[in-house]
Amino acid sequence: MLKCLILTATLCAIASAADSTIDQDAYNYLHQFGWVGEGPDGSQAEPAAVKEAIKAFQRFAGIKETGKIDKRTERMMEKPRCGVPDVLGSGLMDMPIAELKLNTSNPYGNNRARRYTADGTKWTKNDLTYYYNNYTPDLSGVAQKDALRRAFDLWAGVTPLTFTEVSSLPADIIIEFASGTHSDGPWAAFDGQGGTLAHAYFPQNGDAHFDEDEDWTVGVDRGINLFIVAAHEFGHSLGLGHSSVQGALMYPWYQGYVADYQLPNDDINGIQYLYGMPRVTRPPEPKPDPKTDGPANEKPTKNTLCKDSEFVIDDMIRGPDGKTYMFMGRYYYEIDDVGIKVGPKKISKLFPGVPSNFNAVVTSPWSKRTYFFKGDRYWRFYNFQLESGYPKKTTDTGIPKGPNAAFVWGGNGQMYIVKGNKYYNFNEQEQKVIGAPKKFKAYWKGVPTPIDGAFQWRNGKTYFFKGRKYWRFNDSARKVDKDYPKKTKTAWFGCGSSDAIPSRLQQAGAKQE
Ligand code: NFH
Ligand code: ZN
Repeated sequence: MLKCLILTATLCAIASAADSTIDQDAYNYLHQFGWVGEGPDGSQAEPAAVKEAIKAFQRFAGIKETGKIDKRTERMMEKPRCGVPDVLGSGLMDMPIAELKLNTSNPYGNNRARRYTADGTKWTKNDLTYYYNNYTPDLSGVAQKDALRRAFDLWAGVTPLTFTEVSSLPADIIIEFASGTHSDGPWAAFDGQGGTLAHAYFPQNGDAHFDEDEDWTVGVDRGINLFIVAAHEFGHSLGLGHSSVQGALMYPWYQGYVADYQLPNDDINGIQYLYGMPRVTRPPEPKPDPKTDGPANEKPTKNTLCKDSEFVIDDMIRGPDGKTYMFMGRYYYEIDDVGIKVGPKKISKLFPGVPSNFNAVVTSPWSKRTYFFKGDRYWRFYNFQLESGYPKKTTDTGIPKGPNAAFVWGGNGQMYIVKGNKYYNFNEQEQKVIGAPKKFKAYWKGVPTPIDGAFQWRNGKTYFFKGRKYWRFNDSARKVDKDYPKKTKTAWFGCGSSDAIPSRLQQAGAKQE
């Protein structure tokens, strides 16, 4: 049996004793979990290295980066942890969890725990099976199956993945409840009640084991909630490492029971980075409503748009309903596979409370929030409803005044706001711009500045609009695709022969849709 490291209150007393070294218990903790090495004679590493290690640990735990063993840091360390990684996988068996941490080159910046190899990190198929090796006696069979089903559904809801229970092996994900030393061998023994609650293997293994010594519960604020823990483990089963975002499901600390649990954005970004968005099933066409869609009333005026050589797009979005909207002045048009389907209609009918002549708009596919920017204010809608407290001033958010465009890039799921020849990385969780504005040309190679609009279409690709033309961005080559720009009115408005397939469809290919 491996011993659990439990830091006691003695830690607090000695922590600030000397300047150049830190308390040995704290040091041992950082060392054991791989945050810091040792000096040549087995002593503590250089104070500067220790400080960096403490900062990295604090960043990972989501607490203030002081570089000192302060009260908060102690508290995080006092939480008992076992000296085994809680994510298990080939080649990982005795690598501490901290080794799975920060990697500045990953698309999440240095926030998300990196996935440790290029292969074996995600399933190569979307349809997965799971199997129960046994059940916990703490809950009825129906209750635990329901909890685990809901845990799978959290992930299935935001990806193309499906999970099917099978009653005989083989299965992709094998579920097991066990105490102490179990099928994994002594190095991954469970530690009795408290401490480690469960662990799981990365793909292509995926098995999830739950510590039977915990008091597993569902729907109550006591014991350990099986649904939340299972959802965390299945995150590992699917290839996610830990996240340093407090409140994220993949945060390494159990955060208690939450009624009506929703998958946090950080986890959605992570899993969609691996598997992409759900397959689009086109919603059935709404029956025309004679009141608002009366024949004489609001027929699409495609012809005027096709003829008008002066049109300028304000911006485009893939709305919270998955439909593509193009905004021009006070009007919007809905665009389908063939061209303009609806419009022009008043934007204020779709988004009541929207400002007229806004500068840019973007919908986050993760949060279903639509942001309209105008001057030094922004309006945030949830689905099609203005949220309370909006509009807000952009002061203190880092959002530039009067941006040209905004979009969520499919390459990393992050939101970008563009103004002139600069772009800004907007963090939705914090509602703030992260880092300094960067040169647009340096990253969005081949896209002209300033752009009129940009958005991510349902194929996950980002399209930039300027004047009467548009450019498609190639996420892996990190530059505009060849053969661009193309004519917006042909590809998006459906101008020209009515049966011509817009080039965006031909190029994107049916498979990716
Ligand atoms: C866990 N893990 O048991 C805890 N954390 O919070 N105990 C993690 C699972 C939670 C498995 O994949 C283990 O990461 C412990 C300790 C987050 C569902 C932080 C004490 C290790 C209450
Ligand atoms: Zn974990």
